[in-house]
Amino acid sequence: MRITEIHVFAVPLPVKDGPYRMASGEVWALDSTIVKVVCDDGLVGWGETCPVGPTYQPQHAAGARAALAEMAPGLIGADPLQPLALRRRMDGLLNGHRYAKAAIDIAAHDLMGRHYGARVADLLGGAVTERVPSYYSTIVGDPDETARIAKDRADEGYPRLQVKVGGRPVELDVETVRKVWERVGTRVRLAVDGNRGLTTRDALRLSRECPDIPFILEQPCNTIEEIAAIRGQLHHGVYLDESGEDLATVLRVVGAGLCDGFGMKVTRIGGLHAMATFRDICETRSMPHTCDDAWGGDIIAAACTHIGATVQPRLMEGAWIAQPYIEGHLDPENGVKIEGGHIRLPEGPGLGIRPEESLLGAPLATY
Ligand code: 0XW
Ligand code: MG
Repeated sequence: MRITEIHVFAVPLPVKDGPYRMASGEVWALDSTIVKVVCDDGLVGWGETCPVGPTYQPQHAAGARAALAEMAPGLIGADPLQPLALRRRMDGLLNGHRYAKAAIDIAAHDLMGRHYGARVADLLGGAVTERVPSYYSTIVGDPDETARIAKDRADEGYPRLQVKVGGRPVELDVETVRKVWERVGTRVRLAVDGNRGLTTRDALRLSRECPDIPFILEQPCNTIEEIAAIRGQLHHGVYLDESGEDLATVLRVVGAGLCDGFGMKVTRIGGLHAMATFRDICETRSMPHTCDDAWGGDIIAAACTHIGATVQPRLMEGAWIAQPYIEGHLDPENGVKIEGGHIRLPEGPGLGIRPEESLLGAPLATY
């Protein structure tokens, strides 16, 4: 099976009831890049990559498209049924830019599934559940309002909540975390995500002022070095998110004992093939982790759900998808959604979803 055409689309995703606000900035609309990969036997696979704005990570929408333009001509003729060879071929065409390579990797997994008549989750090792746990992420906001939202989401059935902090006086963050805890208690697991925005001083203060609240602290500070410097003084477990840039970094921090788990993004690590390796490294060292992406529509949501379905339940921290913040679906029939805090695993074959092409507009580029 050979790739004969690659089409690249840009799809605007306005944030429903926006903005989505994190310590690293706020976003009102995202710019998703979708790839349609066509093969010589007529099969089509879909991939997507959608950075949550240009400041969350060193990734941005125009960067993804430039990287795809650099690689795509050299991918014509490649075999999508060989994901390892495909990754090596992409690495031979462009250094880095894993988030753009991820779109091709996701499309290749979709194609594999369609070719073999299998779900992507089963290609990735096998689903352990048909109902993948998700988690809800609040935005940096008013403490009482955040606590109200947290309670509503817990009532809805979310097994985990992520409370965003950072980018403002730490007293407000402490108040927010305390109020959320008062409303939800142990009904849900709690993560407090600083999105790189806290100083070590404020991360220490947040942890010291909430020693009785069992949350994990996600990416409190900007660098691994800052987090390593205060880790021994924290009362809470620490997960890395933005700093978990690639598999080499994951190996380094797990080996050195610098974190207790991860928030992981499918596109940041390089796609589903790399994500499965990440999952296995985590399982080897009993590290809990999420299976998310920073943003994206139905294609990314399906990819996160398929890999999320394969994670050992005791280590699964949830698949976050952007669906609650997006109006409608690109696949109106099988669009991926959260119900009762969980996501039904799409039935397949492949990703089990297929965007309605008339909703994508004309391709930006065809190779
Ligand atoms: C909650 N998320 C998965 C969505 C936003 O992109 C931020 C991200 C995170 O955990 O940092
Ligand atoms: Mg995070």
